[in-house]
Amino acid sequence: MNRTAQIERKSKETEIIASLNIDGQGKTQVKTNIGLLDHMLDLFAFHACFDLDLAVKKADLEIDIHHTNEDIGIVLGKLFKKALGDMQGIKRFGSAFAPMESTLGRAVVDISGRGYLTLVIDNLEKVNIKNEDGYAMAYLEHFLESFAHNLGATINVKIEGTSEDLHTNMEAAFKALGLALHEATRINPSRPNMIPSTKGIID
Ligand SMILES: [Mn+2]
Repeated sequence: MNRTAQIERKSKETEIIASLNIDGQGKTQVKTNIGLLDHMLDLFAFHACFDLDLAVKKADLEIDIHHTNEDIGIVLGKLFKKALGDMQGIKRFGSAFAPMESTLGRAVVDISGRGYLTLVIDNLEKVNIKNEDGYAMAYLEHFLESFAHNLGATINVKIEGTSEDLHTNMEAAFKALGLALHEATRINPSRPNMIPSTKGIID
C-alpha cells in the first residue's frame, strides 16, 4: 500500500506545495517563511516518521501570518486525508504525551471523519505574547483547527505546566500530536483490510 500524497494549493492569499509519505523515516524539508512553524513541522514529522516536504511559494506575510498559518493547516490536513485514502486498516485512534522541561503536551486523536479540535492550555495568560514571527497561542489554535477539519479528525490537545516560553509549549504539543498521529495511522494487524468504523466508511 502506497500511502503518499501531493498537494498544490493556490489562493489569492497563498500558494503552497506539499508532499507526504505516511510510512517514511521522518525526513523533512519545510519552508513556510514562519520560522517557528518550520521548526514545529520539522519535529512533528521527524518524531512521527512522516516524510514531509512543504513549501510556501507565495504568502501575504506583509499583512500578518494569519492566512499563511491557516492555509498550511488546511494543506497539511488535506495531505493526510489524501494519503490515507479510504482509511483502510488504520488504527484510527492514537494518543501520546511529550514532556519538555516543565511542560507536558498531550494529544489524543481519532481519525473519525469528524473534524473537531479541543485545545486546553493551562495558565494561558502566562504565554499570550507574540514571538518575533508574530506567532501566538491563538495562531496555534487556528492552525490545529484547520488541520483537524481538513483531515476529518477529532483532535484533543492539552498543554500542562505551561511555560512562559511559547516555543516550549508549542514544541511539547507538536511532538505529542506527531506521536499520536503516528499511532493512529499505523495499520492494525488484526484487520489490515477493514475500514475501522461500525458505519463501514469514514468520510
Ligand atoms: Mn525547539
